Amino acid sequence: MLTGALALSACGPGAKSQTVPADLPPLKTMAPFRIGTCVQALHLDDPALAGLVARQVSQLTPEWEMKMEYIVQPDGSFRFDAPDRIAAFARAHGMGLLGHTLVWYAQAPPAFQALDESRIKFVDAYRNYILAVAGRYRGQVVGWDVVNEAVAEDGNGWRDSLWSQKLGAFEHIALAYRTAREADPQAVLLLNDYNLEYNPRKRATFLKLAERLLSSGAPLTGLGTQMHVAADIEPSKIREMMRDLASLGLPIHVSELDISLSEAENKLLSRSDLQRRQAAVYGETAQAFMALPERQRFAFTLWGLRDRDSWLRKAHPTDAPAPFDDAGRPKLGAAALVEAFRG
Ligand code: 9MR
Repeated sequence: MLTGALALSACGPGAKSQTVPADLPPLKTMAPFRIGTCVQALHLDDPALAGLVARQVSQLTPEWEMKMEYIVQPDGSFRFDAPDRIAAFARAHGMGLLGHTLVWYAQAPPAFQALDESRIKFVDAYRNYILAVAGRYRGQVVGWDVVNEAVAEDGNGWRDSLWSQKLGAFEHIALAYRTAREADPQAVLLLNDYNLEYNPRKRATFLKLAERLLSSGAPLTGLGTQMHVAADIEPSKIREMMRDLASLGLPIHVSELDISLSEAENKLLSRSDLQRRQAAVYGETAQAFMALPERQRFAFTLWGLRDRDSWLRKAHPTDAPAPFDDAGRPKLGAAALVEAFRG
């Protein structure tokens, strides 16, 4: 008994099983809410990846092709070929589609910057964009990240952007929600941001913005927490964030989860320590989400299924932040997700 107990504690929390069961069930079959991943249209041309996506998840978020950077052309016209393909794939597989994202401080296409305001008022061009994009996918999306990353990096106030300069810091945000609702009466309209687990000040500002939108009558109906976290995050940070976000009573979307090994700050941890921590953090995040009241569990989205497709690889070529490895085989993180969703 004693040696057994010692051996277990030596493995550390969340490291109960060191191998992935060969018969691990698909993530989507275990969860009583939608499980998502981001995809790019080119991913759908890779049969191995498309197969993994179809087996594992029940919701898709376009990784970049439903953003202004793709849709808005230099002459101000719109293109929808890639997002339409992703929407069609979701439809063909009975999956939800999460619109991402209508307004983002980081994207201010040249056509908007050079707008000839003697021909069209800025506010009308802004509204036209939201009406066109949210209108096109009306009835297809389950929700929209209407405004992405509205809160300043340090949590003091809101982002400065072309949109805030032209339309007002609060006004452009409220207008985006009202216009998205005009275009799509059904979609859950989310406010989405990152570092909400690491930075309590940013979280407080995020929640204050949400409350102000609600009290102004803007149709905000969900909160997204991206969760780009590192493997050495303390689990209490995730639980505290989930508890605070839940306090408004709105549905919560874990919207972009990945768990970086390379971004861990604790340099005392070896790569295998970090891999074990990563699996534990996948499980802890799913547990914290499962602890929400059922009506507040909107969906649980991974920012990529396979390590090799992750955006983090650009900055960190050896990072392995996803729950499936380069070959699409489940890692311990996938097993931890299944175990947590099982309840
Ligand atoms: O992963 C996305 C990457 O492929 C894109 O080039 C980039 C810019 O569109 O956006 C990345 O996704 C971001 C998401 O849209 C918003 N939150 C942070 C994500 C990672 O940067």
